Amino acid sequence: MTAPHPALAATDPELAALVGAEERLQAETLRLIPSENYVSRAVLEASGTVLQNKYSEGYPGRRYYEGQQNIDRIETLAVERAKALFGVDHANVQPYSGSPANLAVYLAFARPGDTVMGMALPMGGHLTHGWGVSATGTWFHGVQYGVRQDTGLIDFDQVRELALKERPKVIFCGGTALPRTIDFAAFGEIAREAGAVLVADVAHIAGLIAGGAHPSPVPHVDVVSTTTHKTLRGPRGAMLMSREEHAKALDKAVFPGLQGGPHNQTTAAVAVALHEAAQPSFRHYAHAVVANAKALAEALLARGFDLVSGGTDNHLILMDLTPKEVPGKIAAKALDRAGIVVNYNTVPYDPRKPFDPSGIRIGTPSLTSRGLGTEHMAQVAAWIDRGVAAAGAGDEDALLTVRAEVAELMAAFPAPGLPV
Ligand code: DSN
Repeated sequence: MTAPHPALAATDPELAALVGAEERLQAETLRLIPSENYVSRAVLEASGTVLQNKYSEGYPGRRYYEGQQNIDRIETLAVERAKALFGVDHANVQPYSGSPANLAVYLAFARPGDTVMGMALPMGGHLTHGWGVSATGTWFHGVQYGVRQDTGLIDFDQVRELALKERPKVIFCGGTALPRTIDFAAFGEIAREAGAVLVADVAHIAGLIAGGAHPSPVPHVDVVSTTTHKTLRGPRGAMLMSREEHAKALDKAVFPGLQGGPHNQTTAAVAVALHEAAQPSFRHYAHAVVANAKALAEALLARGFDLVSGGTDNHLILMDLTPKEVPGKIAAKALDRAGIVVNYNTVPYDPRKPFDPSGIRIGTPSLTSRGLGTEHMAQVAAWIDRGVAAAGAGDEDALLTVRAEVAELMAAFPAPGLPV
């Protein structure tokens, strides 16, 4: 299977070969990283257009460059589609990715030294939610909440206590390793009481929200921040959404506050992804992602795996491998050799270090995009079980056997966007 990139192959065969190798890797493996997906051919095509050639600093109708007749229409299309899909007054589709989008939120609502609050990274939050090594935890005073050790669920008593004691300017909810439904209403109540701007970072679950498989934060929060490339199945990019009252502050923070010209090829691909996400088939996809994750969680529990919070409500499962006596990193690397791509991850209250933690994080957005259903999840769990056991035993032959079985199943479910 070779990708049809003739110009690339002629100009730079070395690079073309690497792209081809990546296409094969994505086709042959079982990709379980919950923040990844397969975009459609249409999204890929939009990303690779002559829109790449333009500079468009400013916003539609208010640019600092001429020649924006088409770009203005493209960006407006993306904005209008985002507003319609998520039911918001305002959308800014220019942030380059999730971290810049969140930085723009800080720029809009806080000043250096102010207190900000978010979920601690090892509890399932994100670097940009005020964690120490991030600019957001350095330039601001980051206070962090977590989950309860006994349930693995967000500790709302702690959230409220911290918010009222510390009075943060901004509170972030959402994260990167949260397997359960986020109670945006509970966060909204606390933020109002504390007088904070509440931001829902829904990067992981934006597609589930768009497809009706997770409650929307929109009625409860001031700002919605999201990437566009995870469950939403668009290009690598991000959006900020809000009620009209915050529109100016957010726009000003993105440009000229933080960024220069928007990446128009990405804006176009975001528009395509939002169009796809508005179709009935995407609702089916979002619900199938959750059904698959629940079925996979059940199958893993039946095999004795320890899942943080005991299961999942969304697309993501966080596994604590301590009872299996295999560290997360060793398991992740072994599974990779078995053709199952996951990432090692801290679990709440992890006694191990982030670069060598106790857990692995898996999810179902990619396999669902390929058409795998609940009937396949027992097999996926069995492969994970065999892979982790082989990792513990140092059995490379067993990993290669799993890899061959995985590749055989994957061949029957061609991935969207990839050459067949
Ligand atoms: N890197 C993303 C993830 O994997 O969840 C979050 O930014």
